[in-house]
Amino acid sequence: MAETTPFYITTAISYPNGKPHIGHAYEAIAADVIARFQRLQGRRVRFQTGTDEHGLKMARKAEEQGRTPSDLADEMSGYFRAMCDALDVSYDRFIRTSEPDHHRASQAIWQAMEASGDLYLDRYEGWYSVRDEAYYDESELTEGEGGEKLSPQGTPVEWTVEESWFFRLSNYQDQLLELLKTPGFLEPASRRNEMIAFVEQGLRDLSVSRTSFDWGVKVPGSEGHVMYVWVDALTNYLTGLGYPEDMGDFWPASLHLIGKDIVRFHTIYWPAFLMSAKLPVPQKVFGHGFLLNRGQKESKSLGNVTDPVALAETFGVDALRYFLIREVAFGQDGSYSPEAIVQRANGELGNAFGNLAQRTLGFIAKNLEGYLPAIRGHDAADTALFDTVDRAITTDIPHAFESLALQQAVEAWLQAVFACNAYIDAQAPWTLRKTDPERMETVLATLYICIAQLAVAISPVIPASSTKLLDLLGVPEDLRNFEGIRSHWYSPLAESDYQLAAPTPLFPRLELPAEDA
Ligand code: ME8
Repeated sequence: MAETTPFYITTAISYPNGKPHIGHAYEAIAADVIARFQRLQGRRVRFQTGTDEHGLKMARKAEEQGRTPSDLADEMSGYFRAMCDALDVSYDRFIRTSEPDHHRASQAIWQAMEASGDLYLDRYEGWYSVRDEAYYDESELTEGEGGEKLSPQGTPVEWTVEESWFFRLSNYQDQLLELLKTPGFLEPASRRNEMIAFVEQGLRDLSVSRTSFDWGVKVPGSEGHVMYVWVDALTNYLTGLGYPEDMGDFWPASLHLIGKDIVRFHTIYWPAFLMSAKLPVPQKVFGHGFLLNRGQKESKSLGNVTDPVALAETFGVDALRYFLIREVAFGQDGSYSPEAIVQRANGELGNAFGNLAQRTLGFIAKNLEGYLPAIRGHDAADTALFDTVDRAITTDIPHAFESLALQQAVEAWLQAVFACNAYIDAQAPWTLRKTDPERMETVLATLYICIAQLAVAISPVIPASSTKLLDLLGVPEDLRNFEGIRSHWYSPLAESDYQLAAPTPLFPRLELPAEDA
């Protein structure tokens, strides 16, 4: 039975204070791969991404540019949405925190926390990093080269004194510790100890409103206060489901996919807000690593900032998606370069998988007029290949995707592709054509079936190319999932008069652009 349980996945919502960078693309693609995998498993998926538009960082950037924050957000949010669309990111909702339903949801969670007695008015005196939109304790700061104080993320901090609402974070210490120790709540497990240590050293109440600027969600019934940007930002995950109205069965979220720099907000502050509002906490938070440009952080001063949409235009959307998932051990930092993208795309997508499909389908088109070959009995080599591919698509690949070992999922797929290539070379259908045409048909049919299964299994990563291939193969749409592709779709197709068109190359060979060569 296919699973029909709901699966709600979210990315972080990005600050639209500039255009998206490769890190944003990486997160959106990884989330999309997971969402598409879960749909293939037959689950009901809801996938949300968007932009985080309030706060001091947005207000200051707009001021620098002599425009309103709302004008800046309108322009830049459009680039984020366009990036998702360009990269085939299959979100159900692209949320903007400036939207009216989000203001309503944020005020509702505020009132729920207030009703629990967790909010009180006081004065904040301490350090704030505008770049991180985060408060830091003196003890967390480090010293920069010029003796200036820096946040643990290396960003500047400023001394801030203002009247503020506080949230009784300290009330949730024990519950949070228990949650952080729950296996599977925070992954990878390596990020857990840091969060546990942070809670164990004692939680101070959190300043949750600002009075020195007004670009944010208004605190209900408290003139002059806007919510601290993270309170409303985190609430986006509820807004998208209709909070404070009935959220259906998508809450609690199955997975918040975020970067490693914002794990504290998602595994300490957010669960505490939810506990206070008497809502269930998310099932899992995964903190992925950072993507570096040839090992270096991208920055305007180094002049190495890459536009992910331009990268996709140069190399192809699927080549970029494949590269990012294949190259980086999910959870760890990774590095990219044009050479590495070209090498993976040409070697693995082009030579290994593309050629396999091209050779098999081209051979059928040319020698059988495109009519699908019949299976005329199996020998040991055929059975061994079916076993290998079957294990990959029923066990290795889905288990790896399910446990968010995205890189291993692609490796398992590639191993099965290699097995097909070894099979075609050993069976040599081009020789069988003259010596044993019946055996040739079985060999081609075997490959045909395996290629279709492998096209389905890799479709979360390279959706457009997989669709193109599955269309060509004539695989019915309703069978393009892990369950369906194992069924007996081939015989009816082979017995029909389905005629294969001559294949066009799926993965055109990439060259390094002149400036990178
Ligand atoms: O943090 N590699 O927004 P953001 C990989 N608005 N991921 C990266 C990255 C890199 N080089 N740089 C950033 C925010 N990210 C908040 C989130 S959620 C309620 C609010 C990731 O635009 C980063 O870790 O700074 C985060 O998950 C996402 O990109 C958006 O970052």
